[in-house]
Amino acid sequence: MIREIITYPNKKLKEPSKDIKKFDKELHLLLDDMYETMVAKNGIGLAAIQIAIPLNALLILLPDENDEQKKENLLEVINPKIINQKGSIIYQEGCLSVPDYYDDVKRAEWIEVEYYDRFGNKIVKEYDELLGVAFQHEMDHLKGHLFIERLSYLKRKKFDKEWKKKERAKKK
Ligand code: Y12
Ligand code: CO
Repeated sequence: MIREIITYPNKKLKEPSKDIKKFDKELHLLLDDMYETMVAKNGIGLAAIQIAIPLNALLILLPDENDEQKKENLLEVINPKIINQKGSIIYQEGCLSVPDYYDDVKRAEWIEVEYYDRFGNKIVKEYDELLGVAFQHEMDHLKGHLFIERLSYLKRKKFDKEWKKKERAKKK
C-alpha cells in the first residue's frame, strides 16, 4: 500500500525513531509499504518516519547504469549504526519530505555500518559515494534530522526564503 509522506515542517519528522525488536510479518508489511511508497514517489531512499512510523527502518534503492531501479538492488536496513567513518564529500541532496529543494551537504566520504536485514541477520558493510551519502541522509531521519539542518547559514537562509515564498503562493 502506498502511504502518505509527511513533509517539512511536520513536527513528527523531529521525533527520534526506536529500535525494532521483532522481525515479523508486521515488519515485512511495513518494509513492503515503504518500498511501494518510495518507488511511487520517485525516491531513492526512505526512512519509516517519513510515513509517520517512528521505527529504525530505512530503504535505499539507487538507479543502475541504465537508470533503472531494480528491486534486487534494494537495501533494507533495520536498526543501523555507523561504526566507522572517514573523509568528507559534498553532494547535492534532495528529500521526499522537503519537496522541490536540493542543495549541497557535506558528509563523511566513507562509512562502515552495522545493521539487520528483515529476517534479523546482522550485516556489517562499507559504503561510499552516493550510497554512503544516502545512508547518512536516511540515518539522519531516524535521529529526527533533515538535510536542511546541515546546510551552511547562508544556504539555510536561502531555503527559508524559498519556503516562505512557496507558502505565500499557496495561500493566493
Ligand atoms: C542524495 C540524494 C538523495 C538522498 C536521499 C533520498 N532522497 C530522495 O529519494 C529524494 C527524492 C525526491 C523525489 C522528487 O520527486 C521527483 O523527482 C518526481 C522530488 O521532487 C519533488 O518533490 C517535487 C524531490 C526529492 C540522499 C543523497
Ligand atoms: Co530524506
